[in-house]
Amino acid sequence: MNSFAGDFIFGGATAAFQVEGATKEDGRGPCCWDEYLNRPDSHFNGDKASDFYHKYKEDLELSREFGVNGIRISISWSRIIPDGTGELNPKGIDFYNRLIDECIKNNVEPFVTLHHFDTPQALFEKGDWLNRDTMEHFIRYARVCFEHFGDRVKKWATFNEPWSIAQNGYIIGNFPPSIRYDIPKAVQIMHNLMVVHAKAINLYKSMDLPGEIGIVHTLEGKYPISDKAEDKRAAYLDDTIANKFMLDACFKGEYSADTFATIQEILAKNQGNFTIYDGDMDIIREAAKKIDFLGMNHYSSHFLQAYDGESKMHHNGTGEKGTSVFALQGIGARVSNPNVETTDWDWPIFPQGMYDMLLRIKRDYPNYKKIYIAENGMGYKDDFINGKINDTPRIEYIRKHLAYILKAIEDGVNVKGYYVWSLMDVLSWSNGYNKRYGLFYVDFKTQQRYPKKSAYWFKKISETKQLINSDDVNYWYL
Ligand code: BGP
Repeated sequence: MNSFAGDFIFGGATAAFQVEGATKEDGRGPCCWDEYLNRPDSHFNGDKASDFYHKYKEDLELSREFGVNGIRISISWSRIIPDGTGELNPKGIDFYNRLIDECIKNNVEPFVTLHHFDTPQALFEKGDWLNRDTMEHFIRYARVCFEHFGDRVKKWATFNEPWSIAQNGYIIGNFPPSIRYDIPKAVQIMHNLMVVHAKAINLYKSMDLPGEIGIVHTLEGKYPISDKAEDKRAAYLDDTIANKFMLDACFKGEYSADTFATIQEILAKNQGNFTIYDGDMDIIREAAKKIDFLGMNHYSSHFLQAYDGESKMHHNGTGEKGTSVFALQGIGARVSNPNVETTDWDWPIFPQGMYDMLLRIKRDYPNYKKIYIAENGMGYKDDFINGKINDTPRIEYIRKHLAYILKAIEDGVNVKGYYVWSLMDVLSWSNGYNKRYGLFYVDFKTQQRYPKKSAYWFKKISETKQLINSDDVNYWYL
């Protein structure tokens, strides 16, 4: 199979904090990233980002011109409710009304995420998702969004990547609140997020609105580096905490017996536990019957080796290839696979992992209904030469992933769209501005946009639905 269905979405993805900038404009309150990235030791911040707050019309025109017919945006909670709990901010609501209308005007369908890592600072300081009150405040915010935008937005996601919130904030420490190796807190956060996600699904479904709702998970493949039983176990443990725990909650409506026992084993090795509160599982069970889709972010897979030492980690946030370290007590170590190339940020490039994950969803969660690839793309240090950016390695990366998506569709997986990360170059949370992903290059000094070779290639695919090669676009003559 070499072509996509006529209604397949070729979208571009963004997230409020990574693109909007204008962090102090029109009554927006601070979110946890404002404080975190404005500490004296931070080398970058989101104050300007890609200036989408002012340039969204231009970006949507570019989208239309380049065949991008869907856009993932997220709503900044602290633009709508500046302190997360109090008065609504009419100017924030007005901004998203204008943005959504502009998407629709350009035939770029909005796919809206309610929370993409940016909890309002006031709530973050009170414990973020470890504080169960945050959950109730989120549900109020979700209701406000459904009421104001639900007539026009037909695709909603509750959360983006709960695993990244837990792992990066509480295990690796490269997201706020920069806690390291606290697996019990990470598990508690994931459970709490599963409850509040489920509440939001149940709320949306009670409001009789004309769209669909799901969640976006990051789902990375976990493969043993060898055939040894202990390496296989390490891969299984990493898969259970990163993937299976929350997939079970979202689609089975429970933690299966094996998932629960495996999480308990990991927690015991890390001297901790987590609490399921009365009624939590009823809420989760109800939502699993109602969820409309799975949004799957997929960039990479990991190769696991058994490890029984203490946790140690180094986050490669600079693109200095070969500097990453990831070894987690009670789980295993992520090691390099000599047969698999990596990006400069040490992310293994393993497109087959996307295919395996899609087939696995179909097999293990047969009630999943449909999947959108909500993010996929390649972080790359683009060369800007006389207004041109030849990003052939990025095209190759995306092409290989799209080929595996076609194969998965052929094998019966219901994949309905692909949103490249990212639409334009954006702020990368823990890497700054030199890790670029966009179809459109952003000169962050002038905020001018330049279509990369990948943009022209993407346009051709979107228009013809055929998976063409990078050589089929003669960029220099365009
Ligand atoms: C996902 C996030 C995105 C984006 C992307 C690339 O986890 O949902 O917001 O940032 O990863 O990651 P990074 O910017 O760390 O390279």
